[in-house]
Amino acid sequence: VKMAVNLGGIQMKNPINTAAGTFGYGWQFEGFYDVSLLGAITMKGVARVPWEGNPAPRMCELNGGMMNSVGLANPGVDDFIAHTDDYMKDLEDRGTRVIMQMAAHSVQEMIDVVERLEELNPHISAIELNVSCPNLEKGGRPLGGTPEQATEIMKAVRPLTKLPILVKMAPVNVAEIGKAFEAEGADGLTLINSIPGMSINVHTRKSRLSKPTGGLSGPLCHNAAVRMVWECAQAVSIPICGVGGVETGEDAAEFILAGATAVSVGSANLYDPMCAPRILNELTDWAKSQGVSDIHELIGAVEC
Ligand code: RRO
Repeated sequence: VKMAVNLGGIQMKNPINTAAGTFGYGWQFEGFYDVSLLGAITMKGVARVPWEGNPAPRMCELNGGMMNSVGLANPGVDDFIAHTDDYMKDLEDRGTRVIMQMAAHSVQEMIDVVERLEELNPHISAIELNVSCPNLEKGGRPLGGTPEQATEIMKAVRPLTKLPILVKMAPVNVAEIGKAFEAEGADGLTLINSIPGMSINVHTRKSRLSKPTGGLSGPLCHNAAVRMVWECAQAVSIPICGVGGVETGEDAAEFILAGATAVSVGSANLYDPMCAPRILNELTDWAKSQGVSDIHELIGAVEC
């Protein structure tokens, strides 16, 4: 089965990639398997300046998943590229596409970080704009949570780079907001980011995280994510990368059938660091079992 896909200008040898924030900067996983088996990796989000993130505890396990309030701990774009550009070039040379996620507290910060990225000109295939972190603002309101904000962000950032732009979307109103990003020139959409959540230890009456709230991820999100990918795929023509609770090839296959061109493995990297190549093998076996010669025959092929 031909597994190569094109995610908005990103030529991937197969649809499986890793979700930002769950795979470090890629090289941390080379000790577990050959990362170049994957179609792409997405780098943990990087901002214009370093941030420490929120105090610990900022991750906890829950029934069927987990929650985080990391708060975008990151070394800043300059330091990141100084230390990671050689690895990114190596991975690109090995045929695995590098998607660099950019994050910001405001539209102006997003402009600043993308401008700096263009100056530094690293070895990457695309950028992913994170407009959906649930942990940056009080109440978890994301930067790109309305169609108007989507339009404002893309109008500001699109002229700054010729690289393909993916947008990491919040689990909110994805059809309408996806259309707004598409109208202003986004090349693809990645959905969903974690779902705003809260978990309370009833014995201590405290939140399980140092911040009261966080973002839910893992299998408990999977079918909400499949539904949102399906709704968004009905509304837009640009490709979608599905993300949310993928642990098996069948989970990935659900996203493909719902209309995703690519699929990200997220939280599962944290509790099973060997899982991504297994998921790829299982997805390939499933595609074979469907009697197709090309994975494209299965994209959006759910029978409704
Ligand atoms: O760092 C985080 O707290 C974080 C980010 Br930026 C994000 O986009 N999604 C998430 O679950 N956590």
